[in-house]
Amino acid sequence: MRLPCAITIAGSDSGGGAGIEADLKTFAALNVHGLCVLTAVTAQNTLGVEDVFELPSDFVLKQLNAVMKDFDAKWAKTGMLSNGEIIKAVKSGIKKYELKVVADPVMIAATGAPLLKRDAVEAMKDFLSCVELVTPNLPEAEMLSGLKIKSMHDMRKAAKEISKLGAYGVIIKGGHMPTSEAVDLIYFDGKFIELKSPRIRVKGATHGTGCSFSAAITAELANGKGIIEAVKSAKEFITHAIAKRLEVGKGVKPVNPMASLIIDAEKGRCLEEVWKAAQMLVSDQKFTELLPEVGSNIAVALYGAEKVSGVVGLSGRIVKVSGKAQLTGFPTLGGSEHVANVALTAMRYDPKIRAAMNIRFSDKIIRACRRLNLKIAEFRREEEPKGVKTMVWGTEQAIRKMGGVPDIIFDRGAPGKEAMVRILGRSALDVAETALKISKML
Ligand code: PXL
Repeated sequence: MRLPCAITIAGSDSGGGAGIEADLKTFAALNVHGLCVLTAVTAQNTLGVEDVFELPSDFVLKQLNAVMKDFDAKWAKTGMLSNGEIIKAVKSGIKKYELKVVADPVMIAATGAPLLKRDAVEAMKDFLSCVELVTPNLPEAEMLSGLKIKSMHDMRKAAKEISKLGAYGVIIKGGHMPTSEAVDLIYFDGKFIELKSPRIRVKGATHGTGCSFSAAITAELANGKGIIEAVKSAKEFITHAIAKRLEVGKGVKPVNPMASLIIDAEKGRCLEEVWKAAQMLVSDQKFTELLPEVGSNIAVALYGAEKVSGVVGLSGRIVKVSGKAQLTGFPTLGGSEHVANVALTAMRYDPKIRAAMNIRFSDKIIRACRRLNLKIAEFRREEEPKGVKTMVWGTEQAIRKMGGVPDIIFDRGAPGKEAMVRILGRSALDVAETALKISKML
């Protein structure tokens, strides 16, 4: 398999969350082969940087020489460059090989440790004359521009000032700004573009965000995208990586560069699974006896889903037509609402249970479930308070009564509300199999 190559010139984080470790994960996730030129080794974990060992600048260059002798790489990113001597050596290497560079002007770790010597800020400014893009966060943008940044207006002024150092494009990351949205400002070709995304509410600091973001831009550029397109794609990538950040260590939480890949793979797998389960149901004549008046839907939540938009369900339903079960829709994200809410609620209590479907209620069906030794719980619509989502509330009631997630949750209906049975399980196929077992017991 042929892959584009890209280089990361950065430091190592022994905690595996930032630096070269984050860069390589990011490159791999975006289908780019990563080459690495190490500048410094940190003895680090999620609680802090315990020590830094800087590599001799001539050895930094030796790594770059070795890499360039063999691989066809046009794009590189820089991260922690640590001191002025390394910065100068890297600059000479970039010029020699005519590399196009995305510079993350790393200065301070999320845990507060300095990653660039104080007297190297001037060298960093000088370095920017040979880069295509520079991606400072707000404190870094303040250092590079010499301006205080308190507003979007200040951000624009700082971006213009930084561009005078020679970088073709400047992206100031607004993550540190106390606004409801995370706004990144791009200054490119003399124009400003604001990239907005909803702020992800997470407790405590996220680690490796800047590394992974600049690596994602570099990977997309190596993949042949234009600068704006690469930045937009990287922004989406990092949003997922923050939302699914890693619960490891006792301190800051590392980003998860695998998040986008996992989400895509999950999507494909869940769409196929719901399709297979629906086919299995409609092709079994016995299943017709389980169909409620409103029809059946079957849904499976993607790993880590929190909303109905993260649950695959049928866009239509399985309904009875001339005495036969017929599928009237196709699997899609957000395809079901009721059954999706059952699956999402169950998953909050037991992450293994991610799928649900609804079937008709009858005492005979409940008796069949009992004979199959399924764990059954009931909720009563008469007890439902105002202003709740019935499926969320009902599922929670049933889970509370059972002291865990049941296999079957049913209610006997209410005026205008058909009585219903819901089957819960690990996967759509698991749930469909249970449905067919129930139908065989009738
Ligand atoms: O996130 C900036 C960064 C870059 N490089 C290394 C780091 C960190 C943050 O901790 O450790 C090696």
